[in-house]
Amino acid sequence: MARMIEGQWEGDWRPTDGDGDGAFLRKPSAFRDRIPLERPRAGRYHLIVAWTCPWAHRTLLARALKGLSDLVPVHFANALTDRSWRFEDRAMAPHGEQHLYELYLRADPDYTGRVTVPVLWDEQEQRIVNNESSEILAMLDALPSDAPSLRPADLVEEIDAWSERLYGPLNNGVYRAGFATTQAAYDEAVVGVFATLDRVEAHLEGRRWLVGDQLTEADIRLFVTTFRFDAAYVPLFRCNLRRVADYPNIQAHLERMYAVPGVAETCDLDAMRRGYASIRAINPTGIVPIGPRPLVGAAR
Ligand SMILES: N[C@@H](CCC(=O)N[C@@H](CS)C(=O)NCC(=O)O)C(=O)O
Repeated sequence: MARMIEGQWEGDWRPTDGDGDGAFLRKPSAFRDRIPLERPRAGRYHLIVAWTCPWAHRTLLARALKGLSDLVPVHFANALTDRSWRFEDRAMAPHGEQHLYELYLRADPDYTGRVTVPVLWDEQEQRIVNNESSEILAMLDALPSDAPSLRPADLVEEIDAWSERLYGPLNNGVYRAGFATTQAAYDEAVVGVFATLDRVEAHLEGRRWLVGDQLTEADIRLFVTTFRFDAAYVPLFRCNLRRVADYPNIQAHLERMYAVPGVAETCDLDAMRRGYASIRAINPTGIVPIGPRPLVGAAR
């Protein structure tokens, strides 16, 4: 539960709406509009994200790598509560909101669905343009910028093929393992997680990037999961057959990504670790595990 039905809250926060038979089902995002391709006025579009969230991290990385930080202000929500993401510091919210749902209601007073990050907010029209990270990433990438494209035309097909390979079993697979409420659902998910990591490890042999010889959206999609893996998914989502640190090529890719200018600023390892540990459905005491210590971002 914990979704809005026609603008009203229903239930307390749980990972799913209870219709997955022990398996975690991710719902389609609700707002799916586009922005024009020309350069917008600075401050027209805002991003709302959370350090914990890998889907939000995709959009934060696109904003950083495309040099859009001055154009697109960002707001960080801190904690996931029974009433959606909370802004610890109201000044951080677009209009001093305490919770993200208030922004959803400003966009649609009858909103029905889950209240998620990331959000691309249009300050001029006071509306949510889009809350689907893959579409926000592609929109930010398409804006005029001196930085190289994250989806170069000649690589798009291969990028999309890797996105597909990574999404179900790995990016979302860790959630299906972590939020499973039956052994069978967990077993199925966790096998897919490690089969995919094995496949990526083999593919990265002798390569710097997943597709072609440049950083693309495919690397972003891999990184947002590998960055969280050892610190959060191993201890809290029980994805503990191996660590990313046990995969030399994936670990090298993780470090290569982290060293790209602008990337480290999109990562707050401790905030992320605390965020996952605060999910009571998987960690009732809220205790933050000490390890494993990942090899990047540990100082942040
Ligand atoms: N399809 C969405 C998924 C976003 C999503 O599930 N975000 C999570 C945080 S990692 C969230 O806000 N969950 C709150 C909830 O489900 O109530 C996307 O990729 O943008």
